[in-house]
Amino acid sequence: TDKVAIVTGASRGIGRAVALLLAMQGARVIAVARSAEELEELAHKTNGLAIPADVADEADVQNVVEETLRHYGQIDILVCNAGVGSFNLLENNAADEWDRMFDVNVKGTFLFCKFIVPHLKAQKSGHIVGITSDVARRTFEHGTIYGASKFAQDALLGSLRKEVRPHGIKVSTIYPGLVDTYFNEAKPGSADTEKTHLKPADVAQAVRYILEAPPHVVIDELMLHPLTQEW
Ligand code: NJP
Repeated sequence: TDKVAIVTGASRGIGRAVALLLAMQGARVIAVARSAEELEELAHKTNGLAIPADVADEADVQNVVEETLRHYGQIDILVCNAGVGSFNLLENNAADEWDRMFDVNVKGTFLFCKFIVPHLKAQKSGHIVGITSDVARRTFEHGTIYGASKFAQDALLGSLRKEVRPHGIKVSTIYPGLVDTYFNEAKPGSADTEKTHLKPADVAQAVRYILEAPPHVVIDELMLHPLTQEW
């Protein structure tokens, strides 16, 4: 395809794998994250665009959308993937952790959708793919704030799906289990995560599958886990 795709959280982990796969499929990829150097390196590989931005900053997000339109004149796909998490007993969380997780996971998704949806509506087409989490559908110890932020992100995308469907716009949500990335200060690629975690490329394949659905089909939700992870 010659689709124009914005991928947030593309500097590493799942977002990077999604950006690489979409570029391989022929999409023009706009990579978004705060780490400029990693983005530049990726943009070189994908022959795309790197736009450093904090997804929780309204002016930054507006700039990404404007720059993309200036370069490519259209936006077809938004992959809302940027996210952060830390895990602790509720009472041991600093209030800052609430702000950080809700800013990136929820406000970041809100802002990107807010500024892109009008363009998709004008085009009468487009596809928003949200990477939430299996914990948008269950609760667990030490996950009070992260889980709350993922439930909120999921609810936002679910409501948006209903708002934009009449305009020919698709909203799909992916719920991954454990993925071997840098998430929560992890170091990917160790021998013990080989069996216990999905690879970023596994999630990227799910994104590809969702985007390749024929025009009359929308995949609303897709949950995937490592076979070893109990659900
Ligand atoms: O994590 P990681 P994942 N503004 O840490 C970016 C969800 N998930 O790939 O800004 C802009 O390797 C950050 O870039 P940088 C998870 O909740 C994961 O696993 O340069 N970007 C980096 O590119 C999240 O929604 C697991 O630091 C910001 C990326 O986000 C998504 O998967 C399980 C940013 C994070 O890369 C991708 O996370 C699950 C900001 N303010 C759901 N803050 C799992 N890994 O097990 C961060 O169920 N980023």
